[in-house]
Parts: sequence; C-alpha cells; structure tokens
Amino acid sequence: MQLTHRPVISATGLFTPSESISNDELVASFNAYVDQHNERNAAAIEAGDVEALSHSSVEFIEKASGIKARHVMSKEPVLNPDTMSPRWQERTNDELSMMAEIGLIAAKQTLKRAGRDASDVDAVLCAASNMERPYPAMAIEIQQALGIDGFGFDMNVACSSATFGIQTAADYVRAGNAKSVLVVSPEITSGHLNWRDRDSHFIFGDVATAVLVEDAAIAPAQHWDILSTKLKTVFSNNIRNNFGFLNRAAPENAEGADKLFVQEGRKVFKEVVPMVAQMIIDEAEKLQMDPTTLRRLWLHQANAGMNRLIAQRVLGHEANDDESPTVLDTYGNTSSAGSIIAFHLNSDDLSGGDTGLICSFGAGYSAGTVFVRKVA
Ligand code: CO8
Repeated sequence: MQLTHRPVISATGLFTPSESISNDELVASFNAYVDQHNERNAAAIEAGDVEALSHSSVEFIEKASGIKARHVMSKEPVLNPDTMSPRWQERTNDELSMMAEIGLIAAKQTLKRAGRDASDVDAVLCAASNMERPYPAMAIEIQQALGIDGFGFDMNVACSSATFGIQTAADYVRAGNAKSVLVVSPEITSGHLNWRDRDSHFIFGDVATAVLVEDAAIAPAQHWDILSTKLKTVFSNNIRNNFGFLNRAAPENAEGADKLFVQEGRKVFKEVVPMVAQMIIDEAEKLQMDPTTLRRLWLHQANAGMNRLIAQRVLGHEANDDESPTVLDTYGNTSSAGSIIAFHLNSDDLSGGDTGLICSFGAGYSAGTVFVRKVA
C-alpha cells in the first residue's frame, strides 16, 4: 500500500494565437497614433496645455526588453491608431468564454501528451493574471467542457499564477485529496495592456498553457518529479492594475490608463532580480543541491536582461540559451505562462536524471520556484 503521494508533472500543453505583431508593425502603428495626437492637439501643445507625445522605437524595445514580436488574439484593432486595443464580439452566456476556449485547447493537448482521459482528472485550476469575469469560474467552465467530475476554481497571482497553481495542485496530490490536477493558464494580456503607453506598449502577448500535475503512482512512464515547490510574496505597487467593479471608469474613460497595466519597470528590475536569485539559491540549499548543477532554467519571460542576471547568479556564469532558453523574443511577456512555454518548448531533449527549475516572478511582488527532475 502506498502511504505517501509524490506529485509529478505528467505533461504540458500550449496554445499560440495565429496572429503575431512584429516590433516594426507595432512601432509604425504607435508612431502613427502619436503623430495623429500631436497634430490634433497642436494648438493645445503649443499653449502648454497638452503634452506632446514621443515616438517609440524598435531599437529601444529590443535593447531594453529582448522582445521582437508577440502573439495576439485580435491584431487589426490593436494596430489601428484609432482604436489601439483589441476588439472581439461579446459572447452569450451559452457560448464558451474566450479564456475557457484557449485554455481548453492547451488542456486537451496536455491530456493527449500524458495519455490521460479527462474522466481521470480530479480538478482544474485556472491560474492567470486577469480573469474575464468574476464568476462562474473559468476553471469550472473548462472542467465542464472536458467532462471532469470533480472541482475547479480560478486563482490570480499575476505573473506567478502558474507556479502558485502548480504548488496548489502538488499540495492536493501530497495530501491525497486528488491524483490528477490540470493547471490551465490562459493569458489574454492584450486586454489589459495600454497600447497607447510608450513605456509598456511592447511588453505583453497572448497565449494559453496547461500543466498536468499527478500522483507519481498514476503518472505516465516519462514525467518530471517535482522535487520542491516554494512561493513568496512581498507587497509592491510597482506593477499594478486598478481595474475592478468597485472603481469602474466612467464610460467616456472606459480605456483609462489607470485601469490598465502600469509599472515602474526600473524598480521592478532592481528589486525583483536579487529577491528571485536568492530565493532559488536558498531553496537549492534546502534540497542539498548545488544550484550550479541545474541543467536548465525555465525562467519567467519578462525581460532578457533580468533573466541574464538571475541565471548568472544561480549558475555562477553567463547562461547560454541551452541553459536558460528564451521565448520572450517571439511571445513577448505572457505573464504566468512564460516559464511554462519555455519548459514546454525546451524540455524534451533533456535526459533522465537531469534537474531543472521552473521559476516565475512578477506583480505582487510574487515569485514561485518548482524544482524538477526528469524521469524518462
Ligand atoms: N521607445 C523609445 N524610447 C522609450 C520607450 C519606447 N517604447 N519607452 C521608454 N523609452 C525611453 C524613456 O523615455 C527613457 O528616456 P529618458 O532616459 O530620456 O528618460 C528611456 O527610454 C529609458 O526608459 P526606462 O528607464 O523605462 O527603460 P528601461 O531600460 O528600464 O526598460 C523595461 C524598460 C523594458 C520596462 C524594463 O524596465 C523592464 O523590463 N523591467 C522589468 C519589468 C517587469 O519584469 N515587469 C513585470 C511585469 S509582469 C507582471 O507581473 C504583470 C502581470 C500582469 C499582466 C498584465 C498584462 C497586461
């Protein structure tokens, strides 16, 4: 009789929207908007009543962030200087919601890769940065669409939602409350990004990922042992979104910047890098593991410079793309899905016994580490 339950990652899945925006396209549209704004407000700018806007630049974006393109669910209205935000048909209550739809694609792919029937899954967690609605939970909608007899709920820990979801799922397994839990992260970040803000218009992209966390006793032969999970939060206003039903914007200000993503990017960079690097090193020490022996780091994909610094502190040398793969260049920052995309696309080549780290960090501040070892 098995007395302990060991959580493992059985499989992962990824949905990538078909449309993508290059930096050239993004900057051309932003600069057209800036020119329009400055022309329309020429007299007020001249009088000092309105501030003139400045052009964005492809060179700055690539140098400051490492981002070259991002996928989106609705490209044309984002690039249209008159709208500069995504638009979609409102769905009826009988239709699948957008987050459930893309989460479901990633979830089905995950179950297929694990050779798992949905009826064997006990729970669904929808772990993402911003929910499409407060209730009913997107997780329950996905649960229903998959035909799972169990439970589901939504959880939001911004960029760390997926790792917090993995620990929650792992804890259910450890406690014997579930044997198979799907953690789904549909990130439609384009809806809460301010595409008119020069400082941040280039940062985010849309995607959905899924992770199947299971008891080792039922896992497929090829899986990843979860060696440890560790979570941390420290309050900060440096990444913030004030959208909510207690502070709805006036209709004429429906896309008001204060209800969209805002950040102090420099402060985030300076404060989060040391916090996360130390957290990884401390957790490795608890596991009696030399962090420099980690075969691969699948880090949160927010900024190439941040990842370079964190990887260097953990591995003791500048990491190459094999040691710390980047998906930021083509996906942009996909919030909680970033480290899972990196893992999904860059883990098949590792050998049995190799150890690695999935790590997230972002708003809250929040950070999560998941140390894993491949079992092949
Ligand atoms: N084009 C040209 N120049 C620009 C642009 C632009 N687009 N933007 C800014 N500049 C200029 C500035 O005006 C400034 O000029 P000056 O020196 O004359 O004042 C200069 O460039 C430098 O600006 P910054 O100091 O802002 O630039 P940085 O080098 O710091 O780079 C970054 C900015 C890329 C934002 C960088 O600070 C960064 O990546 N920081 C980390 C950010 C981060 O990791 N954030 C986490 C967010 S993820 C999260 O948790 C949110 C979850 C919710 C998801 C929400 C989805 C929408």
